[in-house]
Amino acid sequence: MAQLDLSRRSVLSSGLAVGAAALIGGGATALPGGRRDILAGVSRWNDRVQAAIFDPDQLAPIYKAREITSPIPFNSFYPEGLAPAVDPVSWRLEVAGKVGRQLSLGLLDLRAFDHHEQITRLICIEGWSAVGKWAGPRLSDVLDAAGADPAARFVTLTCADGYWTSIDRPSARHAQTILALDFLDRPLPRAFGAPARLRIPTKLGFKNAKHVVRIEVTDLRAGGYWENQGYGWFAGL
Ligand SMILES: Nc1nc2c(c(=O)[nH]1)N[C@H]1C(S)=C(S)[C@@H](COP(=O)(O)O)O[C@H]1N2
Ligand SMILES: [Mo]
Repeated sequence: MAQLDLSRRSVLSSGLAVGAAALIGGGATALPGGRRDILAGVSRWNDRVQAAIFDPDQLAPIYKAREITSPIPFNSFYPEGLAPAVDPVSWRLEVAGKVGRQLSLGLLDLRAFDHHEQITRLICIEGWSAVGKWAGPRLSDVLDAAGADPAARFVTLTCADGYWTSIDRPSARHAQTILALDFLDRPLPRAFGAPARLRIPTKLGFKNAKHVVRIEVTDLRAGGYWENQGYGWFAGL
């Protein structure tokens, strides 16, 4: 057990080191083209190494109810007051791309899937983290319902506020990767991703897309809002 803790910690710190390297890459727009290319190459290499060492059976740490952070910090690329107010009744989640059948799911459809609860830590690359409780269907169950191509390499998530991110298939199908509908046993608050957000505790905060409106199964790596500004794409912990 102690050994598992230790290895998780070293994986975590290596993930943060990769994050720091990615940050330097992000600042590299001011550098001459050659340096920028080298740093982008290092970041791509980091992504490949992280993907290669990702263990789909390794679970992110689970916390106790008394460890929940209150209040949990808000983070989006705009201040909290500007978070979209998505109408939960007319909202649909499209599941498209390399799927056997395209789906357009409402909240009740999503609530009909098996519900999975987790008390996990969300870690923002900006230097804060918080423990929260999220619940909802597994992304893998939703992908299966759409008959997602099992060989397709990526899943792209698009949000109501124009944000987007993309993840690799093994991470998308990880047991703790859920489409959270609830936060602290209540429907997600508006600014924290209502009506549905990705909760993926094996990755940094910016992969945890809020207000998701579209899920695309694809072989094309779509990058993301922060990823395209230099944050490491794989972003594993
Ligand atoms: N739609 C959307 N999702 C988003 C973001 C965003 O700006 N828009 N920010 C990301 C970042 S950087 C973090 S750290 C987490 C923060 O989630 P929280 O506000 O629930 O703490 O949401 C992520 N998901
Ligand atoms: Mo973040």
